[in-house]
Amino acid sequence: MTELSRRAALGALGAGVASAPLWAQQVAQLGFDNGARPVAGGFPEKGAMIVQRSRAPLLETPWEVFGQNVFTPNDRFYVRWHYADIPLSVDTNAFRLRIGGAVNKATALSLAELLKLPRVEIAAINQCSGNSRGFFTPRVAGAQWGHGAMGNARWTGVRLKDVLDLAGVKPGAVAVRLSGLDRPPVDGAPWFAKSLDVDHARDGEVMIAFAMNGAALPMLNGFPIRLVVPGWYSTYWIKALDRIEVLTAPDDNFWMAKAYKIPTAPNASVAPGTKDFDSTPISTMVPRSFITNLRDGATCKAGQPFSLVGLAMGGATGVARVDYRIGDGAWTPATLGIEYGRYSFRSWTAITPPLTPGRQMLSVRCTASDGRVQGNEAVWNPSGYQRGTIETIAVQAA
Ligand SMILES: Nc1nc2c(c(=O)[nH]1)N[C@H]1C(S)=C(S)[C@@H](COP(=O)(O)O)O[C@H]1N2
Ligand SMILES: [Mo]
Repeated sequence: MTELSRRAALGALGAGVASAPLWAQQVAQLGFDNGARPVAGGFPEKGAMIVQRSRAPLLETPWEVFGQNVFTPNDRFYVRWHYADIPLSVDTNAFRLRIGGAVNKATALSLAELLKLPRVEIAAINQCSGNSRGFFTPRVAGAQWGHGAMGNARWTGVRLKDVLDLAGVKPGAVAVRLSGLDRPPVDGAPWFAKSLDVDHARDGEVMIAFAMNGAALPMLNGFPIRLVVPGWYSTYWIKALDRIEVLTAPDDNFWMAKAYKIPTAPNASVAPGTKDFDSTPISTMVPRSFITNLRDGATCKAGQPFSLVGLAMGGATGVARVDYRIGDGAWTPATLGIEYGRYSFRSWTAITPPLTPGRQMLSVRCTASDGRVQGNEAVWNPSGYQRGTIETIAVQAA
């Protein structure tokens, strides 16, 4: 995008996009008990989405979208906000990104000033910590997401490091806290804010994005700018980012100290029902893989090979290999598609041997570049975070 068209795009969106959702026209089945949800269009800049909740919006990407492209289109990209008081328009001239706290010079950057910094682009998956929560057994409280609280995009923006350097981080800084334009419903409730260690914030990869997939961010995905933390769960990917605060002590705000914590035990797992356990803030993602051209319960032709298509992610280190298996047969390597970088989805394909008639279980398993491999043991924690279990679907060969 040229400078001019980008500005035009930012300006046009800044005109405001508040409109009410249309009511449901279809129903999606998410694959767990009580998993029927309405599918509706009419949310600003969004096509048909699975409506988990309309205020604050929790919109899930319909599964078929993942079968169409390695990159998730902006108008089908999932949406998650904690609070209902979200920005519905932004005056792009008046907007300022404020950088304060332990800095040499408290700074307020306009979008025009931000856009003068060197540009970076990265392909990265944005995945909610609670993606696939509906598959937890026993069930846990929280949004009952299917697998569609994730998406992959090419993010364009500037380095958080460069923005911090403009203000000058003081020695003794330990963390960088980020928050956006949304507000809690009642005074005194904690603003949604997340922090990164100062070294992470300055690693040159963490970025402030103003575009995804070559277009301005949709309002619901954080227009005009959002944080992108490659390889990390998207709770850290602050939307409508307008405030950066450099801290000289670890962040003790609710959203870091209490929320978004997982068991320190392997696989972020404890025995179902356990309430007391050592915990740590959620951070990097784990390998996952999915079949995208067949749904659980689908029918396919017996006696002939079948082609499988899907997506995989390494978490934070890329996809080394993908294997599939039928029933408890041997794991068989799939063919990997184009590599768009280690934080991106990687497509894969495989041709199965002829399927024998009857019910067949199909499983897919990703091995990440760091050697971490998906396992069969269930992941369970009371918040429903970090599912990475091998996904298995049943098909009927006839
Ligand atoms: N300002 C702000 N940023 C936020 C949130 C929020 O509530 N407010 N939610 C976070 C969480 S938990 C998720 S899963 C992602 C969702 O990003 P998306 O809506 O662009 O898909 O936004 C993150 N950034
Ligand atoms: Mo999330």
